[in-house]
Parts: sequence; structure tokens; C-alpha cells
Amino acid sequence: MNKYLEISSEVKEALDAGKPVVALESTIISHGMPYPQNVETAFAVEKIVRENGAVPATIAIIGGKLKAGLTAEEIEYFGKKGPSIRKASRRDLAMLCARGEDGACTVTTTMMIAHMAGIKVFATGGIGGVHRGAEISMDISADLEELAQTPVMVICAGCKSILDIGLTLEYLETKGVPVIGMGTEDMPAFYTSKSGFKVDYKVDSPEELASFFKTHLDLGMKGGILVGNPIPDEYSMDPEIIDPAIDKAIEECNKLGIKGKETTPFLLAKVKDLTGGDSLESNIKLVFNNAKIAAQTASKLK
Ligand code: PSU
Ligand code: MN
Repeated sequence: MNKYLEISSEVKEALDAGKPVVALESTIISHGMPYPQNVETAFAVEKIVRENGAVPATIAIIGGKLKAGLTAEEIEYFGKKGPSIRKASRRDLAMLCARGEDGACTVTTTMMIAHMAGIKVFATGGIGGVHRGAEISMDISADLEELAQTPVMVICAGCKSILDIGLTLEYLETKGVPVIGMGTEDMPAFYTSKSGFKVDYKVDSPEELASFFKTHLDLGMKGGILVGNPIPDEYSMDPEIIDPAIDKAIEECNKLGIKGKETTPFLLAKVKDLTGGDSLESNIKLVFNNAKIAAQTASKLK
């Protein structure tokens, strides 16, 4: 095992015993939500994973160590430090380890560390993807390349329309990443259950999802799979409220000349401000829903 990896004793015992484990990311804590809701949500998500029969492994880089499984103090530390922690993508991993620094794990680095630790299922809110206007900016999230090369199942609520959802799905098709809808033919759009774009396959239960993923692994497929789990209707947002907020956030982002890894956190925070916190509530609820399905799927993955 690589010397930078530190698996918590609870997670290690579960993995050794073949018990289900669900990976959770830390950028959603430091950059995706404000304090203290970020910490409350992180604790609640871990609780939901446990209630559904699996062990949670929140993943982060602390003092140059790749951690799978955080203590409550470590989660609190991430939540309080917020965006002052470096958002760590694939390109940052070795430098943070070399310098003994902290890093908040995105979908990309959470997949990498989960795979190093032997964790197969990962729940989050939304993934990064092809940004609107990418034909000029070339802003395409490293999350898509990670899905193409690391065999971890990522359960999310789809892509936010801060992204170009159609182009994101085209990119995933090119890279051979299967996109599965949980109980739906439509790719969910994070705050709403339908994007108008089709997933590759619909499954109707965690059992079916586990059986598909097991076959994917048995075949030695090197990449991951992406699961779009729609936000429950009662928490879904009105497109007439969320769509203009997203358009306005993108307009402002372009006007301010924000680029690179700052783009996604800026857009997430702006959308939250423009919707008066309603989007944060939906965001929290959809993460809970993904954690539940992830734990149930991990439990069936034998
Ligand atoms: N999308 C969300 N919430 C998030 C993120 C994306 O709805 O918190 C975070 C995730 O950590 C994701 C990262 O992996 O942003 C993608 O950033 P970028 O677009 O810079 O690749
Ligand atoms: Mn980017």
C-alpha cells in the first residue's frame, strides 16, 4: 500500500471484512457549501450511510496524507477552513503529499483515493463536466477524465446546468463511461429531475445497479460508471427560479473574468446567493438521497 495513504481503523476493518463502504468527497464541504451547513451536512450524510448498512469514508488530504475516513474533528476543520483549503485535483496530488499540505478532494481525487483504498462506491452531489462555452474556454472538468480511467461508481444527482449537460454526456460517451439513470431514462439536472437528455440505461433498484457494476468490474473495465439519481420531487426546484439564477451567475462569472478552478465554486456560491438559500436546501437533500442509494448499492455489491 502506498505510504501516503491513511485508512481510518473503522474503514480498514470494514474493507478487510468485506463490508460495504461508501466514499464521500470533501470539496463539497470546503467549497460547495457555507459553514456551518457544510459540517452539519457532512455529519448527516455519514449517518445516512450508516443507517443504510455501510461505513462512510469521507476522503481528504490532510498534512500530505491521503485520508480515507475522517474524524469528526477533521470534518469540522475542513468545514471551518472552507475555500482557503486548496481544491485538489489530479494535478495537485503529488505536490500536496510532497509538501505535507491539506487538500479538499474533488470527485477526481476522491475517486483516485477511494480506488487506492479499495472502495468501489462513491456518493456526491454533482460532478464537474463540460462548461457552457467550453468551445472557447476549453473548461472541461478533470472529473470526466477520472471517470474514464478509475473503476469507481459515482452516484450523483446529475450535472447542474452551470454546465453544458449535452456536451458532458457526449464527452462521457467518447470516453466509454456508462451513464445510468436510477429509476429514470432522463439524465437528472441536479436541482431538477430532468435535463431533457437521455441516460444510456435505466435501472430500477440498488440490486440492479450492483449487479451491473459487478459485471463491469469482472470484465476488467478500467473506467468508472456514472449514476444519475434524480432529486426527490418534493425538493426539486422550479426551473423558472433556478434557470435564470444560473444564467445570471454565468454572466457575472464571465464579466469578472473568473477562470480555472475558481469557476465552479464561484458559480455554486452565486447560484445559492441568487436563490436566497433555497438551492442550498435542495442541494443538501439530494446529497442525502445519493448517500442512501450508494449505501444500499454497496451493500448489494458482493
Ligand atoms: N458540482 C456541484 N457541487 C460541487 C462540485 C461540483 O454541484 O461541490 C465540486 C466537486 O468537488 C467537483 C468539482 O468534483 O466541484 C468540480 O470542479 P471543476 O469544475 O473545477 O472540475
Ligand atoms: Mn474547470
